[in-house]
Amino acid sequence: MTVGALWTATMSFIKEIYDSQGFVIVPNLVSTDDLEKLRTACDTVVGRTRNGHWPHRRVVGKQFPPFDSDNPDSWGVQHLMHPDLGPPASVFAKWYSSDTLVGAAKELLQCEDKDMQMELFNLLINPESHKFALRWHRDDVKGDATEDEERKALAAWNGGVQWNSALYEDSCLYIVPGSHLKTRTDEQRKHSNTMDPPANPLDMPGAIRVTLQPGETVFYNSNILHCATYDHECKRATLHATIGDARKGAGRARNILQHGLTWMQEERFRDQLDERGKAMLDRLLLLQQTTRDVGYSLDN
Ligand SMILES: O=C(O)CCC(=O)C(=O)O
Ligand SMILES: [Fe+2]
Repeated sequence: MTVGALWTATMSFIKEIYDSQGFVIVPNLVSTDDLEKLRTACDTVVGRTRNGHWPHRRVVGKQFPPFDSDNPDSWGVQHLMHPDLGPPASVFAKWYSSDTLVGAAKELLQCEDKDMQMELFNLLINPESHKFALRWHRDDVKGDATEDEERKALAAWNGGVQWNSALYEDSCLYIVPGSHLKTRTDEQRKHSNTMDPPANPLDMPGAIRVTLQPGETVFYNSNILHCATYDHECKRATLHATIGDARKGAGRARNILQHGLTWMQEERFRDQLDERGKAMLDRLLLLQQTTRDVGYSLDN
């Protein structure tokens, strides 16, 4: 078998697992060379976030945006490709539009290059001095949704892929395999229809803990039931990003644009991207433009 044929076989295998289980772990999307460059870039932006010089962060105590609390301890750094981050932003942007990563996203979305839409690119980190946890949730379905609302939301969900790429060993994420296809059982609802973080995430029926080795990536349907626990004593630097299928139009707007991506309209951002990155950006700018024109509401 040639390398090309092996890649194609592996890729169709990941699609099958991703569709049926709602997640798939792929080992080889960060090269050894990139691993070092990305770790160095992360150290810089994490330092800047912790010393208060980067305002776009996810703060301990808050699960979703807006992250407007005064708590200085952070569990995430937002907008890794933002030109105000200087040289690290270019390292992140180069990897985001790399052949291997975009190749996997195209396979999972069954898309071509012309459909790839630039979206979110953030970093998940260990807080410096607090333990923190995210409660069980689906990213785009409310915890108190009725069974009928949940069924409709799961059926409607489509058009993007989300992933975590670990630069250090990472065991923070818990998921319920297959739950992207099913409404919750009564017992699962009890564990996810609450604002409280789980005492033990494995109390959730069907839950497993995901462990990634450095350089491994988990792609997951963001409507799979998931939660996460953060340990301030264990170093975490995990790239957390999404790519969309531009053919889905406004369907992705609420999930993506609530994170505040207007800075992507700046020419100096565009200038730091390669040709594929620029084309992906154009599709996001079009989404911003069309959702603004129709007055799309982001607060529901
Ligand atoms: O920390 C993680 O791996 C999960 C983050 C997450 O679920 C979220 O940001 O909605
Ligand atoms: Fe989530």
